[in-house]
Order: sequence, then structure tokens, then C-alpha cells
Amino acid sequence: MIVRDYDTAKNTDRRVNSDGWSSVRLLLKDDGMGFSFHITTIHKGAELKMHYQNHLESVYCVSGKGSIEDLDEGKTHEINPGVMYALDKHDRHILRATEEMTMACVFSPPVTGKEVHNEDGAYPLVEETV
Ligand code: 9YT
Repeated sequence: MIVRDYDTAKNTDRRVNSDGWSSVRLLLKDDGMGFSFHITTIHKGAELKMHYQNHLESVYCVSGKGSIEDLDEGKTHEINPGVMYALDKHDRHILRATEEMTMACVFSPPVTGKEVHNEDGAYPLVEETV
């Protein structure tokens, strides 16, 4: 069994800070679950254009307020606590936070922890080195 505490993990290298967001990766690829699990904070006012070409992601809003614009369908959906979105078609999107948002995110395949967003707002697949 794996048990981890967010308040501990946030002070380790499981926490990644970037432009407009920070994320604590509670489960990563090397945990062997087949997915990764992150608690991501989107900063107030952030506008993040993303396109995860190599990953499926589902996101549940725990707190805060914002919207997600589906750039393929041309629709914008409000995000409030309790709302989940799933990028089942590798959907191109813009996430906007009108208030700081806390999101619980699952990635499949799992993120290794070493990815950085490329210019398309995607994570490359990181190859095994061993
Ligand atoms: C809400 C959202 O898109 N989260 C993405 C996860 C975060 N960028 C991370 O942990 O890399």
C-alpha cells in the first residue's frame, strides 16, 4: 500500500512550480499504478493553453472557480467545485482561473515527474532509461 500526505509531499521534489500553476505529484510512473495522480493549484488569473497529445487526463475541481475552453469544439465550460472534465480526445484547451483553483488530476500513461510542457502545452512521453 502507498500512503502519502499532501502537506508532506508539497515540501519535496514532488512539487513542481511553473508559470501560472504548481502541482504536487502524489503518484508517479515509478509507483507502478498505470496512472499518475496530482493535486494541481492553478493561480488566480492564469490562462493556460494545453494540448496533451500523449496523455489522457481527467481533472476534478476541489475548490476555486474558472473555465475550460474546448478549442476543438469551440465551447467554454464553467468550472466550480464538483465539476470534472476528461480530455478523452487529447482535446486542445485553455484553462482559465478567475479564482485560485485546486484540481485533482489523473494522467494515463503516468507522468514520470521529469516532463516539461513543450510549446504546444503537451508533455512528451519520457522513455525509460533503464
Ligand atoms: C489542471 C491541469 O491541467 N493539471 C495538469 C497537471 C499539472 N500541469 C502537472 O502536474 O504537471
